[in-house]
Amino acid sequence: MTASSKATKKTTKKSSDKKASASKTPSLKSVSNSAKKPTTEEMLSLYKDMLLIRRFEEKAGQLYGMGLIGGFCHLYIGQEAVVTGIQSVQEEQDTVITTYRDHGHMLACGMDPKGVMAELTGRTGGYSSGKGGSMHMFSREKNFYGGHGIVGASTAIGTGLGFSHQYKGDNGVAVAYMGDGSANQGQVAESYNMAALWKLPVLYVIENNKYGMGTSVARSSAGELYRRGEGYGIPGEQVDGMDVFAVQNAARQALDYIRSGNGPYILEVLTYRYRGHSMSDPAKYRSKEEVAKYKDEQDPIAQVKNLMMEEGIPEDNLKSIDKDIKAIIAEAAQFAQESPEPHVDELWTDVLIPVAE
Ligand SMILES: Cc1ncc(C[n+]2csc(CCOP(=O)(O)OP(=O)(O)O)c2C)c(N)n1
Ligand SMILES: [Mg+2]
Repeated sequence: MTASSKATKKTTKKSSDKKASASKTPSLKSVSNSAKKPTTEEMLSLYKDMLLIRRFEEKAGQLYGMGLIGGFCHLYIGQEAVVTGIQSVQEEQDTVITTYRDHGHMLACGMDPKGVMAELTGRTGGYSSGKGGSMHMFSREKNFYGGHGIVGASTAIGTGLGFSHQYKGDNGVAVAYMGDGSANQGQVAESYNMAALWKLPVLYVIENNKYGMGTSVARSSAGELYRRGEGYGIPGEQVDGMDVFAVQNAARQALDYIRSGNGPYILEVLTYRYRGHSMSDPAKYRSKEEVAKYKDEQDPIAQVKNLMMEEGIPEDNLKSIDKDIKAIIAEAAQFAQESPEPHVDELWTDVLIPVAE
């Protein structure tokens, strides 16, 4: 089934439909009612954005293999439709925060691939001047608030970003990403409670890629993650994260709901990471067949590519887009290798913020 035909049928499950929550959570119109056929421009734009992330991550994997990237490196390959679909329907003032699996989110926010790659190689041209690495990059200009290695932290800090939007009255929404493993953290429950109580504008996105390190969701999590907010009156929804149009539609409605002053919303996006947890994980806890099935049958980029070819866009045009994107990434990789390493005098700078006397 192609992405667009899936986008026009109901691809989501909602906790607000459930009897248990019917009295507390407002009902939302179903995604299928508002799904419209994407235009060629929309398809091309999403295709480019997803491909940029894919090619960036492939190159990061190569540089890691060559010993040019040190420390941890968590690739986003396979999950591209999640952040691409959501970011495509955000507004300028919205803020984003995520976990350590963060390169895709930075690129989706519009951060420069050169600065992200140079941070991975620990160079001064990186977003944290080469002192943060893969998990610690930020851009206030692009409203990207990290990059956090502590599981669950992005949810709590994301709740604070939501408070900031409410306090400033800028009509912005904080989009706070977490993994399926993070969803079991205590601070996530505390965040849900506070956000519901104060009606904070936060979109909680659970990227359920089926595993938290080597532990499957089935072995670690009771119940459905998108229903975890029911006790607080937070509506939740589950959406196919390999289908960028389904993600886009669900996010559009969720953001409308939040921006109208209704408080937080939980979007559980079902996705899959093709690589191991980090570069050092051979991923022996899952079968090759399982991985191949996702790659061959549900790849988010191939789905959009097939759809565009069905719509009559020549394959050569798509190949030339890929070539252009590979050139951008090659340039970023070169910059990341040529940019100097931080001087030893920088070891103690940027550690504490100077307090004004
Ligand atoms: C508070 C805390 N506990 C444990 C860890 C170790 N740890 C790092 S990643 C991870 C798994 C998280 O999995 P998930 O939330 O599903 O995200 P994914 O890696 O799948 O994107 C764990 C347990 C940590 N970083 N922080
Ligand atoms: Mg996970």
